[in-house]
Amino acid sequence: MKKIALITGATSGIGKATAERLAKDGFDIIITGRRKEKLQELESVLQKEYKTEVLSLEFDVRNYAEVEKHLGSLSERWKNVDVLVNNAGLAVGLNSIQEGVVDDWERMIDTNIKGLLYVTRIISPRMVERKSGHVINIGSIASREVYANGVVYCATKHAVKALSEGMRLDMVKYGIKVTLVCPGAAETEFSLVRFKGDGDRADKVYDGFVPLTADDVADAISYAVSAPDHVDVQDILLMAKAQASATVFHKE
Ligand code: NDP
Ligand code: 8X3
Repeated sequence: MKKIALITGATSGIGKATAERLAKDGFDIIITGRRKEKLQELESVLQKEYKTEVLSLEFDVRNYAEVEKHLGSLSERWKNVDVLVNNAGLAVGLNSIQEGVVDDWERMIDTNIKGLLYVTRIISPRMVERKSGHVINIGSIASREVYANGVVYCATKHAVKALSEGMRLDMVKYGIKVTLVCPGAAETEFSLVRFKGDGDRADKVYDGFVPLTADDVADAISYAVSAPDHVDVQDILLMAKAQASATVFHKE
């Protein structure tokens, strides 16, 4: 039987590209997200293009009861997840701390930190039991640097880095690998979500340089997943050639 990869937030961007890439690499795939039609579209692509067996699960990672309902009772066929990609996440707004929107903060903290924890809490015990598994957490350049007006998003991604290091400490004795993947600017729905549907503002983020694509990030994930059994690629930082730091871009 093929190995199983579970990818959260697979309805667009990095998660979708990763589902396709890991299907191509020979995994059967569990995809999750809130948008049912997008899950159905991807399910059909994975089945047709890669002959992959797919399980689509529609739920909100912020709701522990929903996470437990969908992931806590996976059937015999799907319960042995070999690779968990904790990708679901978002930034909402760009505001100074003194003008911060509390609801935006809650969405980021609940999704990027608590959602990742909820999913990991349900999936990791079976990895520990089997003494085998690989957890990939999607951090960001914002896991390493803090930029003005994005401090809460940066704090959530710093937390993802800390959680990745902690998971590794807790699970190394069970042979479980943990990889933190930190992309710089990648053109996905990320900025559209951050700017609450303002497409012009979102497009401007990627003006004047060639950003990463979701496929570039999926390639890095595939590299970590396909390393030999004795190798744990612990940490990957990948940026567009034109991006030197969180805030320094060479724009033409
Ligand atoms: P997208 O907006 O394209 O994708 C985000 C995915 O997360 C969607 O599939 C969305 O699905 C899912 N998601 C968001 N909130 C929830 C929720 N509450 N419950 C379940 N699923 C949710 O953005 P990206 O692909 O760019 O983002 C993926 C990850 O990469 C995020 O963690 C982001 O922080 C990180 N990242 C992105 C960078 C970039 O520049 N694009 C750079 C560095 C890191 P749905 O809406 O259907 O629920
Ligand atoms: C997303 C990229 O630069 O907005 O994590 O933090 S950035």
